[in-house]
Amino acid sequence: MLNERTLDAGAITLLAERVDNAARNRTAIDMLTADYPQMKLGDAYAVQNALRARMEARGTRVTGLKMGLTSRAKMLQMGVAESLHGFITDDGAYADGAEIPVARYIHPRIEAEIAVVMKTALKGPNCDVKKAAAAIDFVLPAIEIIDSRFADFKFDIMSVVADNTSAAGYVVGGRTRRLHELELVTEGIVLTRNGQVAEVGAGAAVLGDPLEAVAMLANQRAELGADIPAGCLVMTGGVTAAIHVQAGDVIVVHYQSLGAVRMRFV
Ligand code: OOG
Ligand code: MG
Repeated sequence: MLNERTLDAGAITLLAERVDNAARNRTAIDMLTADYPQMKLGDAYAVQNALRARMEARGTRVTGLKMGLTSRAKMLQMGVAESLHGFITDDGAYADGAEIPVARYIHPRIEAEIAVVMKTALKGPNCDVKKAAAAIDFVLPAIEIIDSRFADFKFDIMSVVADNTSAAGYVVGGRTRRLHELELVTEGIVLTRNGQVAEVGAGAAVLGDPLEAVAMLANQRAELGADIPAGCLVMTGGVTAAIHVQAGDVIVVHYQSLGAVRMRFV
């Protein structure tokens, strides 16, 4: 249950401040469950919401939504076997080919993802691939930058949800496609770092079909009383395991029919 809660408003505020400060000071903190072992998923999403309100209050704009831990590779890498969601913001949005300072982050990693933009709102519960497809305007390739605010990038599900699913930035690029112009399930993806192949995958890695992630997002949001609004950019989750990056790294992700997305860390 995404709306089960045990913490009072004071604790929610305090925890949102804790993850926010960790991100702003680039200082890793302990998992939130160390102090609040009774925390439930509803508390974690309440902290994420409070974090969002703090960011919006200082002028940051939410630019989209993201699913996380939607592939087996990611679940195995992080030791959390449940898909979850968060939001992405304008202060983490970079243009294709951008230079991205690693000093902004604690221990950044990147992930190759398939993103979609909604034509109409999608409202759960009971969303499925078919309903998701009907609500999507177009597909585009993306790279997400993640940066857990927790020490050693180690977390449990409550902590990572509260920490806005490690969201830290993103780049979209390549070319946009309508759904009927490609086969998302078999869309091949090759992730390279400094010209070397680091990870390979295909859309099917994401819950069997990246549109399942869109449907799941709508259903999870419905439990929290929200939808996916029209026009929303949705990241469907890392196709492969995330890779570490450091200054000097050039990342290029090649998509079978969506072109390529690039970034350079400095
Ligand atoms: C949590 C966020 C996961 C994805 O695409 O799977 C995520 C993490 O691994 O730090 O964004
Ligand atoms: Mg991701």
